[in-house]
Amino acid sequence: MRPSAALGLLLAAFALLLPQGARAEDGYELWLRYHAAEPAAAAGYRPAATAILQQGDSPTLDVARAELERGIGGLLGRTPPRATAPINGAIVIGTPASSPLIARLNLPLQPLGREGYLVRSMALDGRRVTVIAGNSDVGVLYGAFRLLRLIQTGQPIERLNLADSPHVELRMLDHWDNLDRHVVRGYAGLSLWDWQTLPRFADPRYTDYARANASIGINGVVLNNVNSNADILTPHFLEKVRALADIFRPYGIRVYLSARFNAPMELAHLPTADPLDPRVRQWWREKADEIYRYVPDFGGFLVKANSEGTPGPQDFHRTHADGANMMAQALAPHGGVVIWRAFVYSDTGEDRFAQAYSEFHPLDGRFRDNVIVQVKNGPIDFQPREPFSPLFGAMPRTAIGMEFQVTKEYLGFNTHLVYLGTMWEEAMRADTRVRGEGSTVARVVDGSLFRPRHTLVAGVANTGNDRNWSGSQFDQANWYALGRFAWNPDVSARDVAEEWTRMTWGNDPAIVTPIVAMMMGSHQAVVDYMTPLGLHHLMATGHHYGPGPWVNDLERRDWNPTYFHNGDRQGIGFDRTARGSNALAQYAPEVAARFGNLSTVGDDYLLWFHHVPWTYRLDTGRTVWDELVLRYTRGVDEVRAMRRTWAGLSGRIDPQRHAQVAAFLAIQEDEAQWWRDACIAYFQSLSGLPLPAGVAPPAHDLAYYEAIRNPYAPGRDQP
Ligand code: BDP
Repeated sequence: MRPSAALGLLLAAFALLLPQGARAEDGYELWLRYHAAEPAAAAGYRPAATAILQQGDSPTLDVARAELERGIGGLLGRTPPRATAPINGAIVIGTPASSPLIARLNLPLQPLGREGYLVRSMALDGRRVTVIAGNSDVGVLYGAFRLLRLIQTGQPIERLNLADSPHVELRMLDHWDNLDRHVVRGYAGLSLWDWQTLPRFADPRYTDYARANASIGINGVVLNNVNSNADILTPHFLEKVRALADIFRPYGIRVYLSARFNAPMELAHLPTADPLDPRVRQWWREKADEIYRYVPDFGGFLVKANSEGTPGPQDFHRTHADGANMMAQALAPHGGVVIWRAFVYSDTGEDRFAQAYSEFHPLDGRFRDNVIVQVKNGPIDFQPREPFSPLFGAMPRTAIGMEFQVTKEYLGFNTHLVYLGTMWEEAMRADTRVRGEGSTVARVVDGSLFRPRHTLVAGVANTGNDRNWSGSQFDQANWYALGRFAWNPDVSARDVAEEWTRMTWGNDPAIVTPIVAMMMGSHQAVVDYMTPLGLHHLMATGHHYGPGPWVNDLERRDWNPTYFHNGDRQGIGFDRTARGSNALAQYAPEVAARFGNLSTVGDDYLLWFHHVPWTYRLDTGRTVWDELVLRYTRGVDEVRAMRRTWAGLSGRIDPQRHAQVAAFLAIQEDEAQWWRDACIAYFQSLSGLPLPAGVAPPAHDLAYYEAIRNPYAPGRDQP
C-alpha cells in the first residue's frame, strides 16, 4: 500500500469515529468544502499527490496552484509541497506557452478552445504524474477545479484522461444589486459589494466569491441591477469597479455593468439620449473609452430598455436595434459586448406572452455582431413552470442568450427547498422544431443551431452577504447548477444534483440518495402547491410572496393574477390558441400544434394555452377541478415527505446546517399549506364545486387569506 493510500484509509477510519456534529459548519465554504473527514473522498483518493509542479508564472496559475494546495491539503490533511521537477505523483499544471515541458507533450489541446482543459495521468520523464493543461491559464484553473471535484466526489483519479471545454462562451451571473446594497429579489442579505469601503478594503469574500464562480466556470458578472442607476458609470464608482475587476481577473471573470439608457441625459445633461444623435453617440464612445482605462478587460453593458418604465430608444422613436447598436459600436473597439434584454411588455392590449416576440422578431438580423439579445427562459417572467419562450429559435441571425433566475423570486424565496436544475433541464431540452426535430433550446443557446458570434447563459444571482451566501443551504445548489448549465446546456440535472450533494453534504450513499431524490422532486412540488396544471403569476402583488390569485385591481391589466388564470364560474385558463390570443402562432408549427391541441398539450402546460370548463376531463380521468385540488394537496404532501427525509438524516449531517434546513422545511410546509388552502378557497369560490372525496378543506375562509398582508417582505423592487 502506498503511503498516501494508507493515510487516506487512516483518515477515513478516523472520520467514522468522529461525530459529524463535532465540526460546526455554516455553509460559508459552499461546495468547496475540502474536509479530510469525508470518509469516501478520503478513501477514494489513492494517488500520491506528492507535490505540485507549477509550470509558468501568472496570477491565474498561482490561484490554480493555491486551490490545489488548499483542496488536496484539506482532503488529505497534508498540503502538497511545490516541486521544481516532475516527481512521482506530482500534479503538473501549465499551458504549452507557459511550459516547455507541457509543450513537448504535444497534448491534443487545440480542439478545446481558450477555456478548455485536459487532465491526464501520464508518464513524464519516466515519472508518473497528473497533468492539468489548457490553452490558457484559465483553462488550467478550470482543470484544477475539475480534479478537485473528482476527489471531492470520491471518484478514482488513478488513470485520468479527461478533456472538457465550455459549450457556451459567456457564462454569467447578473446581480440585481442596488448601489445602496439592497438586492432586488435578493433573499440572502445585502449585496456582496460594499461600495462604501471599496476600493480600499478588499473584503476576502470577494476572493471566495471568485473562487466559487471559477469552480463552476462562471466567467462574467454584472455587478449592478438591471433597473440601473447611472451613477455606476461615474469615476467615483468606476474606481470601485476596477478594484473588483482586479480581484476577479485571475479567476477568469470579467466585470460587466448594467447601463442606464438615458445616462447621457442624467450624467451629462444632454437634452436627449436618442441613439442616432451624434452627441449621444460621442458620449457613449467616450464613456466606453473611460471605462476601459479603469478596466482594460471590461466585458460590456447589460441593458434593460423600455421595460417596466426604464428609459430606452423607443422614447426617441428608435428601435431596440438602434439603441443596442449605438452602445455596441462604442464598445466594439475594445472588444466589449452589449447584452440587450428582451424582457419587454407594455400596456398595449396584446397578450403579454406574445409581446417580446412581437417586438424583437422583426429586428432579426438588425443587431451588430457584438450584441446579444438576452431572453428569459419563459415568455412571461420566471414563473415556477413556463413553456420555453418562442424567441428561442425565432431569430436565426441574432445571438440569443438565455436568462435564468437563480434567485427564487416566484418560487418561495430562500426558505423553500427548490432545486432549479430540473426546471432548466426542461427548458434546455425543449424542442423548438425550427430546424426540424432536435432543434432544442440548448442548441440555440450553445450556438450549434445558428452559429452566432457570441453565446450566453446568464443567471440572476442569489448571492448576498449571509454567511451561507445564498440565503439557504440548498439555494447554493442553484448557483452551482447555473454554472454547470452555462458550461454545458445539455448537462443532466440529476448528475449536477448528485455532484453538488456529494461536495456539499458528503459521499455517504445514505446521504446522497435521499438528498438527490428530494432535490429532483422539489420543483414539481412547488409547481403543485403554487401553480399547478399550467397556472401562472398567481403571486401576491409587488413582492410576489405568497398567493394572490384573487388580485384584480392593479393599474395594469397584465399585472393581475386574474388576467393570467382567467377563471370564472364556467372554467379556467388562458386561451392562447387561434380562438384566443393566438400567441401559439409564434412557435414553429409543430410546437404550436402540440400545445394547441388539448389531447397533446399535457397537463403541465394545459392552462398556459387553453381555457377549459372545470368539468373538462384530463388523461387522469379526473376533472380539471378535481385534479387542481389534488395537485395542490399533493404539493403539500411532498413537502411533508421532504421534511421526513431530512429528519432521517439527523446525525449524518453537521447539526448547524441540518437544523437550518429542518427549520426552513418547516416554514416551507406552512407556506405550501397556505398556498394550497388560499388557492383552493379562491378557486372554489369561482367553480362552486365540492372538493373531491377525502380531501381536507382549507383551514380558513377566503376572506382570511385575502386579508393577509406582507408589507415588509424582502427583496422588493422598491424597498
Ligand atoms: C421581474 C422582477 C423585477 C425585475 C424584472 C426584470 O419582479 O424586479 O426588474 O423581473 O427582469 O421578475 O427586469
